Amino acid sequence: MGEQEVHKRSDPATAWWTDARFGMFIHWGLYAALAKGEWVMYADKIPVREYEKLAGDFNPQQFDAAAWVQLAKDAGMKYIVITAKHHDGFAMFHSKADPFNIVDATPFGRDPMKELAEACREAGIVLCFYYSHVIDWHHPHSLHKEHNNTWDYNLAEKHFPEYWEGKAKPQLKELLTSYGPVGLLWFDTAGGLSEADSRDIVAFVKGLQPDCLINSRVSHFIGMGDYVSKGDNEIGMSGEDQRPWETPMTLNQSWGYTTRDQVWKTAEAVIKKLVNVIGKGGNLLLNVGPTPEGTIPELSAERLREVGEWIRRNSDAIYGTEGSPFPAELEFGAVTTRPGRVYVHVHNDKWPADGLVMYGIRGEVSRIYCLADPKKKELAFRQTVDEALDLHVLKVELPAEPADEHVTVI
Ligand code: JFZ
Repeated sequence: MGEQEVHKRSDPATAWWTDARFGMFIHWGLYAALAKGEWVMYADKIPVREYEKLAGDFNPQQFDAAAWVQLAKDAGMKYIVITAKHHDGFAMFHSKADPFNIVDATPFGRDPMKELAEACREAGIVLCFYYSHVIDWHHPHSLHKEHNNTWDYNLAEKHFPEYWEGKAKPQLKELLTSYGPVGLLWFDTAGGLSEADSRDIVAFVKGLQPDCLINSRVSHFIGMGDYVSKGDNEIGMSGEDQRPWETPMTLNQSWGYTTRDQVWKTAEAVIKKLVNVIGKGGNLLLNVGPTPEGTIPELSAERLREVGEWIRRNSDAIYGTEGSPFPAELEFGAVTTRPGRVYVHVHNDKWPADGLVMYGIRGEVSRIYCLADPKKKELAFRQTVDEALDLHVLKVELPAEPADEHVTVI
């Protein structure tokens, strides 16, 4: 690309993650048993003693770590972020710091995090943990700015350090010392956490695993964490923050398993979202909410496999790429790059049959073809330059029909 050459983000600490582009988010916990999402304990003000009874019946016999990891691979995802503990306070791993965990409190008696860690290691997928570090509706001393268990506990009697030193940090230590290298810790909803405690947790994590990345939701103080987690489905604009960023997204409209929400995004919608996000330099973290039996709902799995098939045809345009260097957004799709290559992701429903026009490519283009075309048949093109106006125009003749499904990469 000559003068237009784009330089790789230089931070080696985050390189594995920015290269990966696409990850699987998994919201799985006791709440799956009630099939009303992961906030059910709070929404229905379920007393701790009642909620604990769910553990007595929780027995996800169909859980198969290798199958979940295989699905992530089939989907083209390079890492998994799973809820080791969500806001309900239930540890989905064997915790010596708190008996309210899947090994000690359920008939299941297995540690799914351990099984996932092994399956990920074998498959070359990076395992990462979500940990709700501030909200914990089970613990009497967890204290959040607004979302507390006030039906069991009296706010005035809370001593946050008892939770922080007694549960949160010991459990994080367990996660960082018993499951091999952890790619990143996904913290969430830090409302009310002091700056000192925020810094404390970052130092604590880095002290145990210096290479473990931390997302921005570790703190409400601006600039903390190695990368920025945007709001749900929100797409960040490159340049607004120096740090890399991700868009967390649901496939339906819920994180945890629910039978009430049946509004599913199509594979086509996911592919368009993915190219839009990576074209702006971000990562997509796409969620599934497994059932209480331990399976990933088939409506999710079939969409993920279809996305993965598209990714396999277009992997060169995805992994290890940079976002678009062009200042203007393209109305027909997105752009990713790597040194010497420009990938134009054209939405098929906006296919410019009378030709693709790109402005601002200064270097001499040697050849153009559709990535999905196995013969890599070259497309005719013309480059013109108006030196006075500094106007560089590339016009490409496209085939009448798109070469791929949903989005065609040129
Ligand atoms: C949080 C959790 O409360 C929720 O249960 C889920 O785990 C989700 C991934 O994260 O919810 C949020 C937090 C922040 C935003 C949106 C949902 N946000 O900043 O837009």
